[in-house]
Amino acid sequence: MIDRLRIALQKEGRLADDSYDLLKTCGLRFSIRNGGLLARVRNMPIDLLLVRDDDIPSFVANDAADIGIVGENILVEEQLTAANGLDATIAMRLGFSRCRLCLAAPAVGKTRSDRDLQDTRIATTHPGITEKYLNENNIKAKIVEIRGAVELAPSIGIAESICDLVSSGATLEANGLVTFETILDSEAVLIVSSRKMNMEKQAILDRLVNRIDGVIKSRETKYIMLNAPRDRLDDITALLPGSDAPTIMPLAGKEDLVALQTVCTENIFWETLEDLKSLGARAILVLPIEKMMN
Ligand code: PRT
Ligand code: ZN
Repeated sequence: MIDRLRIALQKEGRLADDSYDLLKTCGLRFSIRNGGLLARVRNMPIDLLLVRDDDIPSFVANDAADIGIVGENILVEEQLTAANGLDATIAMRLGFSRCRLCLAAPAVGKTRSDRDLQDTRIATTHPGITEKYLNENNIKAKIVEIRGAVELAPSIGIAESICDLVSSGATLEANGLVTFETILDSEAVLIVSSRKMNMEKQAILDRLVNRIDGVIKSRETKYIMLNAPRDRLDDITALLPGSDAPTIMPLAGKEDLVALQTVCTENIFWETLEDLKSLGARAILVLPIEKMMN
């Protein structure tokens, strides 16, 4: 029997959909049924273990799964709080579920910076990371660990400030809180343990990692086509990130113009298009790249 690679994923929540999408874009075919703990990938020897995000690092560390996809914040928190250490590390950054773990306090209040935290209470879902930050900055404060709705802690009087995840900032604003320090920048990460896999499993993992790498790179990579005045070519290519060898072709009947095509390794923003236009570039097309393999 072929050994199947087991991947721990968040069952439902902010990581779940993007994790499923990433694997589907990598060519894995599976369906998620309500209530199921295990989903079988139909076209590769891979099983998906669908669990709460907090369990993913320890499942990977304890061999319940070979690899996992989890927020870096959860991985770091588990690394800091696991009683006997945690055999799980980042193999790859995945670029979604980006957020920041921030210290925040009421906009109208005494807490303005981390110096004001001395001898106060901080409510958080991430006690390990918060404690490490306080120790490193020689701040003595009481950590109040809560499971959710951290943003309500100051208004119900259980803490003077909070340490919570922020993405858009809307939750803090709606609760009259402002951030004064970012403790950790986080995104979804692929995690592995140091256990050695057998050759079959390792080969499946290597294939998957190559495909994920291709998906992430192609997301950031664009194919650019434009017409440019011949005498502004150097300035125009200088604006295109990562395009060292563009293809330049003559345009029929236009001596002073050329067609340029190139792959850009970074996202192209509207500002770049406006700058290209002001250098004389015309008919600018930015095309997505579906798959890549180098
Ligand atoms: O049920 P399970 O335990 O699996 O899920 P969960 O409820 O513990 O986690 P979930 O699904 O809410 O979040 C999973 C992961 O998503 C987190 O561990 C982070 O890595 C990542 N992530 C990204 C976020 C956010 N953005 C985020 N904004 N996790 C939580 N939030 C919360 C935050 O705690 C606050 O309540 O959203 C609110 C703030 O959002 P904004 O947009 O108003 O700033
Ligand atoms: Zn959770």
